[in-house]
Amino acid sequence: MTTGMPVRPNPLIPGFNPDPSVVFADGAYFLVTSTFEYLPGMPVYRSTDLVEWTHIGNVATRPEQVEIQGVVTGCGVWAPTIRYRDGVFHVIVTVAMSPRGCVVFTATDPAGLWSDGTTIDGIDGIDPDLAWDDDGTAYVTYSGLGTTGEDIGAHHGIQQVRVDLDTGTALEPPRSLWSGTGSMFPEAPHLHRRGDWWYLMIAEGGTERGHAVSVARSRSPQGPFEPCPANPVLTARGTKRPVQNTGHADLVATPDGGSALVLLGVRPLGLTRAFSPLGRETFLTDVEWVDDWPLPAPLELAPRLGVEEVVFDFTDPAALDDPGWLGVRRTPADVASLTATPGRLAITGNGSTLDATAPCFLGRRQRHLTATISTRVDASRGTGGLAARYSEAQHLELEARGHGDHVTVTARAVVTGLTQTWEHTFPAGEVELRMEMSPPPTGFDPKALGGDRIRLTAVSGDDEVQLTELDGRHWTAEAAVSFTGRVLGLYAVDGTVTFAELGYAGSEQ
Ligand code: 6LW
Repeated sequence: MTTGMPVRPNPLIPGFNPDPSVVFADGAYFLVTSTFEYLPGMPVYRSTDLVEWTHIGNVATRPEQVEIQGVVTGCGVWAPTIRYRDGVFHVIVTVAMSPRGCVVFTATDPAGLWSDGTTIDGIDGIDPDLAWDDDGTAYVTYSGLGTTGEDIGAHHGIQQVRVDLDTGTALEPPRSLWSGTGSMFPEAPHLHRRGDWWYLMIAEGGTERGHAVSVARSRSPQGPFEPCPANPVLTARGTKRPVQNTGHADLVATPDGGSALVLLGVRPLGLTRAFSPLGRETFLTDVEWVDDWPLPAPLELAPRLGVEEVVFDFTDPAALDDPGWLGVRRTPADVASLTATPGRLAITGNGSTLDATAPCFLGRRQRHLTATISTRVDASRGTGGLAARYSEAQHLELEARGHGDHVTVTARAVVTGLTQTWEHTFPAGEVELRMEMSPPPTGFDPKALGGDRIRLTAVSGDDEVQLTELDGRHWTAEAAVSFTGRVLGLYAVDGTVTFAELGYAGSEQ
C-alpha cells in the first residue's frame, strides 16, 4: 500500500451488493450491482477515492426498463457491467427470465435518468461485458448459460459476439473463448485492455464457497487466450478466510496509479462460518502486475469503524427521494406515500402478505452484522409493520393490527412453509416496533453454531416486550439459497398503516 493512500474499508459497499462492476470516468469511479426481483434496479454508486461511496441513483427506475414483474425470485436483474465511451455511460445486463433479455442502457449522467434500454438480440447468456476495439468495434463477451427455451440451464462456456449497439443486433454467431481452468460455471467475463494485451478475467467454481477468479490474455479481443500460470489468481475456497465466496471481479485503476479488483464476497457467521445474513457484498483487493499478469492480493476484511445511524423522518416530504429504497417487483413510489397522511409514511395493503411475490413492502439493504431497525406504527386502520425479507419463503416480521380499543402485535418467523408466531396485546395507539440483529456468541454455546441473533421487541408507553429471539441462520444467503441479501423495511397487508419514521443503526463491533 503506497503511503498516504487512505486505508480502504472492506466490504467496500456493504449489504446486498453482488456482482459489482466499476468504471473510472470524468474523474470519479462509478459502480453498479445486481438487484434481481427488486426495484429500482441496479444502484449506481460514486466515489472519487475508492473509499467513500455515495449512492447517486439507479439505472432501472421505471418498471418497463426491466419488466421483472413476472420473473421468479432470484431471477431478474443479474450482473450488470458499466463502461464509458465518448461521453456516454453504458450498462449492459441480462434480465434473466424477463422478456427484456440482454439489454444495454445509456446515460450521460450516471445519476440518471437512464435510457429505456436496447435489447441485444442473439445473446442467450448471462453476465454480459461490453468492450470496444480501437476501430470502434463493440464486443459483448458473456457466460453462455442458456436462459430461454430448450436451452435453459445448458452451459456453453464463455462466448463472444461483435454487436451493433444502435440496432441491438449481434453481427455474427457466438464464438467460444477460453473458459477457465475447468471449474464449473465459467461466468462474469470482463475484457480489459492494458498496453498490447487484452485480458479476459472470469469467475469459475460457482458463486458459493468454490468461487474463484481466473484470467487469460491475448493480443486480440477475440483471442486466442493464454491462461495465467497462477490460475485461479484469487479464491477463498478451502481457507479459513473471513470473507468467502470471493469472485465475480472487475479490474480498475486505483488513484495511486496501481490496479485493484472489485468483487463479491460473503461474511459467514458462527463457529462453522456457515451463515451470511447480508448476502453477497462488494469488496476490493489490490492487484500487483508480475510479468504482465494481474495478481490480486488475498482479500483482507477491514470493516468500517463506528456506528452508522440514519433516521428517515417522514415529516420530510423528500424522504422517499433517497435512492436506497427498494420494492419487490414494484417501485417504492408505487408502494408508499408521504402525502396520503401528512407527516407520516402511509402504506395501503391489498391483502398481500410477505408470502406474496409483490408485497406492499418498502425496504432497505441491511448493511451491518450488528444492526437495529425501528419504527413507530399506527395500525388503527389496518395491518402491517416491520419486516426482514430474504424472499417470499423466508421472512420475519413484527406485525401490528388495530382492534378498536387495543392493538395486537404478532412476531412471525416464516421459513419455507413453516411459520411460528408470538403475540402481545397493547392498549390502542401508536406502537414502537424494533428488530435488533447481532453476531452469535462465541465459545462453547449452542447459539455459537447458528446465525446472527435477532430480537423482536414491541413498546407501548412503559410496556416494553421482547416477543422472541430468533436464530438468524434461516434468513441468510445459504439457507435461503438466495442471490440477494437481507432487506429490512415497512409493509402493510390490509387497510392503511402509517409510520412516523424509520430508524437504522449499524456497526461491525
Ligand atoms: C450472476 C453470475 C452468478 O449472473 O450468479 O453464480 C448470477 N454466479 O455471475 C447472479 O448473481
